[in-house]
Amino acid sequence: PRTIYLKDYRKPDFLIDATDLNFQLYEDGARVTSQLHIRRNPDADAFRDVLELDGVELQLERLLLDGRTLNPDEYQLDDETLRLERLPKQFVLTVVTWIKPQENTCLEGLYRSSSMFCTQCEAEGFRRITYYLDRPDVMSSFTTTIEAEKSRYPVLLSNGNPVASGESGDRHWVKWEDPFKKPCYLFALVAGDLEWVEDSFTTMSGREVQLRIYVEPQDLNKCSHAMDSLKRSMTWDEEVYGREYDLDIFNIVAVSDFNMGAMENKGLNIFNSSCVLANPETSTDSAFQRIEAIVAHEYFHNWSGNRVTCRDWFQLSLKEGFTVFRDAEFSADMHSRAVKRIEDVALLRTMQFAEDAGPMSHPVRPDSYMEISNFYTLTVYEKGSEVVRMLHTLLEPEKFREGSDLYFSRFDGQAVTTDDFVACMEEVSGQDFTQFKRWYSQSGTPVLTVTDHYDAETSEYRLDVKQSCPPTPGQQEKQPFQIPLAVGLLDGSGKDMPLTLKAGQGDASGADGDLTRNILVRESEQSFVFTGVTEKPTPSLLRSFSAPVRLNYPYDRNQLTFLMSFDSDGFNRWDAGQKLAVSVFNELINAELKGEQVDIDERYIDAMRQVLLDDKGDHAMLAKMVQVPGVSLLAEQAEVVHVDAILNARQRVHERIGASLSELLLSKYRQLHAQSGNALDSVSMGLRAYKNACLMLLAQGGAQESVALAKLQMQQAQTMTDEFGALAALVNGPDIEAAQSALADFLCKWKKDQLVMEQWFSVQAASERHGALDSIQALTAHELFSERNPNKVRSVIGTFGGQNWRHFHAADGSGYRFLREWIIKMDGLNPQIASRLLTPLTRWRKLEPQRSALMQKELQEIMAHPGLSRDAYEVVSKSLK
Ligand code: BAL
Ligand code: ZN
Repeated sequence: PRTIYLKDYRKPDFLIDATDLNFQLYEDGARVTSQLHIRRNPDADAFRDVLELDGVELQLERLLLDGRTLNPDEYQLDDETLRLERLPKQFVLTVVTWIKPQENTCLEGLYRSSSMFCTQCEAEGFRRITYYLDRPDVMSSFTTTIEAEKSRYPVLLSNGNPVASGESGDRHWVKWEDPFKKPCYLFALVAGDLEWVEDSFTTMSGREVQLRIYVEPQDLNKCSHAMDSLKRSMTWDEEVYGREYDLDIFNIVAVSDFNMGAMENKGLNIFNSSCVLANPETSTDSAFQRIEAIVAHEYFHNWSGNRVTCRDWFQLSLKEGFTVFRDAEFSADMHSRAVKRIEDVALLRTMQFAEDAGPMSHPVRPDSYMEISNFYTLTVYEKGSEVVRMLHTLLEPEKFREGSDLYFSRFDGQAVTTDDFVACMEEVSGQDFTQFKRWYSQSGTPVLTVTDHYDAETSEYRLDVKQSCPPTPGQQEKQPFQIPLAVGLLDGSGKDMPLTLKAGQGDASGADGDLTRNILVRESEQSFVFTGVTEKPTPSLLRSFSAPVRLNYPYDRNQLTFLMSFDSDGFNRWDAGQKLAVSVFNELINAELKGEQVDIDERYIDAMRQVLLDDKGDHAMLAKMVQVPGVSLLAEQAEVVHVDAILNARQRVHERIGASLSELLLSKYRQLHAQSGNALDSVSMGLRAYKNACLMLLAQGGAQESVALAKLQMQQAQTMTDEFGALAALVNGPDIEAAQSALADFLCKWKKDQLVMEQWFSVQAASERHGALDSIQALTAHELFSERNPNKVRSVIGTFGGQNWRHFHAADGSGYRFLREWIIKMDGLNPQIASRLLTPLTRWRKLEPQRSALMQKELQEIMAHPGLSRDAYEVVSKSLK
């Protein structure tokens, strides 16, 4: 496959001012007639009179230029391109294609899901519908007419507003007009027998917007949460960013078979049903929160993505990084800011750091790709959001808002770059972000190594900061980053000390006397001196995770327990607990590797005890504080991953928590259970999260009492959070028979609900006890499993590879072999999903030698497979390099 480079970007030679589409939908295929109003681009870099339209798996039926049918010798056609030369300056091209949505298993372009037709065009799906300039910098006005059998497809939807409709015989049609120019990746169409819930929103300028969520009839009772979330998002975007919705209607459709979480098509968002449908009986609190965030994310794209879009796909983070930042701030405003930050950072540290240290490491703005679908990554999304967050920190909220206002007004209706975004932030703030922009161009996770020195005589406290960044593919040498490092200093009683930075010793945001300052690290080595420090402080570093870096400071365990109790920064209180736990784990793992026996440091158990005794703290936060670091985090932080040693250490820690804290966990559980109820507010959700965390710790610690408690909780549950929390505790607890019977009961009760069954599949696929390979194979043979449904494949195969460390990494390589077989099978059906399933195998170099060799062998086998997709080829070839 060909590699595409950012440095080769050229403006398009032609523009498409208007796109008129006509879809005739049938049971055996669809006819698409498009009329493209095309003209030469007056701003083309070096105009070439060759029009190359993208098209994949299309049957071209007719091609007309200004109404005249072209003969086959007047154009060139290959598997991916339709080429025309010697064209007028301006013309109308009519293209008629026949496509087969029924046979489309890759779920890009137009396809069938259940009994409906739907589309997914980002990034390059539109070329599977008709020949087109399928690139985001070609923006066009669209009208779309959909014609289909009325009884099967009473609902016909596309972008914009419906402007006409009609019927003839058993068929009907609706014409849609989108008043906003857009790139074709934002095109959408849905046809089906759907029902809907409706609401309305009055915008800040008093316009009434009709809101609808379309679903299959059985899901009508699962729409209210998404609708409420949508209205909250619309209000928030007006209040925080001054952004108002711009069409008269906003539609959401829930689709069962979907590669992504959701898609922000203009005026017609299409959602993976798991990311929009919820009610308390069938959905956990985490699902409620995830849905709220995704609804917000897609809605926010209306400005950050649709009104202002990306010039090319290298700029993907322009819309994704910014929009993730926007949705994270929205969630932080709706719930607990510290907890939201903890969740986001935990994801970044386990998954994005691993990506950035692996063979697919790439900058937030990649330089090259073979298949753009492979770059919808944690780096582009989550690290991209961290980069925007740092700009927000450097500018502070008011200036950042000025910058975003400038960005939206200057580039409205245009396709632009991350440089354009940063330039707006520079312009309003007067800051120079030349160095900062390395965050977009350099890959890898920077490492900050901090040491300190206190001088009692001068009352000066000095932080010596070194930064470095490990080599990543294609980037051996890195230039220093500009890093805002948020610092607080705690005195002996745990109080924040006012901070005064010594003149001439580097920059920092804020003012002298502030309790947290963002010192600006710019050099590879730099010192910062604080004056008036009356006693030797305990530093609280990287507060709220002010930059996406690894921080090394030689904390001793007493300092960490001190920070856990006293740090005024909620995130750092949690993080001190994480650091303490990780250091205890590393001690156990290293001892085991040397064949030595060490005791579990009592300070860790004591710190857990203190958390459990805390009666005042926020429950959602305490639930995070009692969690034991997962295997993925421990593996990510290890130089070489020794799976058995990590798993054994975790088992020992769990057993020890069981032995030392089960009384306390039991009483905490009972206390929280009595309070938690079934309301959907943040406080109740926090109580349930904490309660279920206690139950899980009891189960993992082997406490027999956990079995009876979990059974009872399952029987009496009024929310899926309680029901599923209990099931998970049984599945991970000491009584295998109780777990099997709970799984059977759960199946019997919920087998008609696809989304609930996805949870049922994944709790088993992740389980050390119940997820041995033969059980996983049985799950893939289950009547409710379907290889055509991405959610099911992710629930079983994805969860097994990503979370089931014991059985996926079975020493005989059987887990790896199983995954390889599934990757090859899925590659023939849905390459995007196959490519995602590859992720755990790409980490082969970090595993200890025997496992590493077995994983490498599977990758080589995949590589040798004939007809491998571009998606899989890119990941496998880069992994083996
Ligand atoms: N644009 C793809 C889905 C999303 O990030 O919203
Ligand atoms: Zn997005």
